[in-house]
Amino acid sequence: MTGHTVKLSLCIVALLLCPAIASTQTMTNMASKTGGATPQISPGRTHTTWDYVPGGVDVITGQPFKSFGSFQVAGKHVDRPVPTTYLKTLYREYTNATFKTLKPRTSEWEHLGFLGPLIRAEVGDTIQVIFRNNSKRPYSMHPHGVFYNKDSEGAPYEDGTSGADKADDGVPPGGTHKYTWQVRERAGPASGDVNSVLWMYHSHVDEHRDPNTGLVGPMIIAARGQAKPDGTPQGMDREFVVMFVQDHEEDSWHAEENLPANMATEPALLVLMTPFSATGTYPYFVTFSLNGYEHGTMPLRALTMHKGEHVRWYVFAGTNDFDAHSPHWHGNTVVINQMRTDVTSLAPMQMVTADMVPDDVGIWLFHCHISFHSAGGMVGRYAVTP
Ligand SMILES: [Cu+2]
Repeated sequence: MTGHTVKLSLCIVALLLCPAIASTQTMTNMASKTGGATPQISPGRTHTTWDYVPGGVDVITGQPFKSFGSFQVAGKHVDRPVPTTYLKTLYREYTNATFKTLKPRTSEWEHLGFLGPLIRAEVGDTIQVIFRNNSKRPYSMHPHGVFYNKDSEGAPYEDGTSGADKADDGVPPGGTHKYTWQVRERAGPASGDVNSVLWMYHSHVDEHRDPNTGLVGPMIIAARGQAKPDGTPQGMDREFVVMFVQDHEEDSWHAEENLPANMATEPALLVLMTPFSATGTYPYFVTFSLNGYEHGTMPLRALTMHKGEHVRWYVFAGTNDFDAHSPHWHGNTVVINQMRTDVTSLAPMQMVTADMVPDDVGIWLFHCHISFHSAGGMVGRYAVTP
C-alpha cells in the first residue's frame, strides 16, 4: 500500500468524540440487543462513562473490589466508598464521514479500552483523518512522528501562522477538520528498529487537561514494503498496544461532574498503602491503569496468544508526573532494541516496541513494577495457550 492515502481502515479514518456508547461491555450489550446491528449515536449525549474496574471484581485476587477514598472530615481521617466510574471524552471511529455508524472494534483490539482507534500506515502513505468534535469543548488531534503542515499539527500556540493554518489548533464543538499526515521515512523504523514502530495522537488544545479527559490513541507505522494487506507488519502473528497511564481525574474537563461537590470543605487525602506507610500515594481519583483497565480487568481473551507465535507488544506511558513506568511480563521474555529483558522502562509519553515469542504456556501477570502503581491497579494478565 506504499504511496497510497490511508483512509478509514486504510480508508478515511472518521473519528467522532463522545459517542453514546459507554464501555466496551455496554457496546457489546447494545449490539446484541439490536440483533447485532452497530450501535447508533444517541443525540444529545456528549460524553461517555468509563468504569476502571468493570465487573466490580479485582481479577488478580478474585475478590470483590471495594473502592474507597480517604477524606478529611472535621479534622478526622475518614474512608468512604467511592465509584470507579468517571465521565470521559474519547476518540471513536465511525464507518464513514456521515458519523452515523460506529465502526465496531474488532475482538483482537478489545484490549484498547478507553484509547482511541488504532491508526495504521506504511512508510510512503498519507493519513487523512476526518475529525468531528461532538463534545462541548474544543479539542484537536496532535500526532507524533508523522509529517504535518501547520494546518494538521493540532496544537494552538504562537507559531506565526494564521487563517486556515489555525483551523486544526482546536476544533470547536460541532466542528469538523481534516488532518493530513504524511508518513515519511522518518516516521518509520530506523536501522536498529524492528519493522514497525508505535506513535500516538492526542488532543493538544490543553496539553494537560485533554489527555486526562481521555483523548489519546495509538498509531502503528510499518516500514516501506513491510505491511501485509491487512496493514499488520510482516512476520508478526499478533500485536498488542498497552498504555501504562496515570490519569488525574481531578484535572479532567469532567472533574466538576466526577468529583464530590464538597471537596473544598472535605478534601480528599492521600491513600496510604499500609496503615504504617510513612506517606500516601495519591487521592483516590488519580487512577493507575492499563488502557483504562485496573486490577486485572483488561479482558484476558483479548490478550491471549499461542505458544511460539511472533508477538509484538507496543507499550507507552501517559503524560503526568508519575507516568514513569516499568512494564514487566511474567512467564516470558521480550527483545527490545535487540536486547533481552522482561522489564522495560517508560518515561512520560515514551513509546517502546517489544517482541516476544512465548514458550511458557499459562496465564501470566503483566504489570508495572513500581509497587504503588501496581497496588493502585496498574496490573493485568496475558495468556499463552499451547
Ligand atoms: Cu507505573
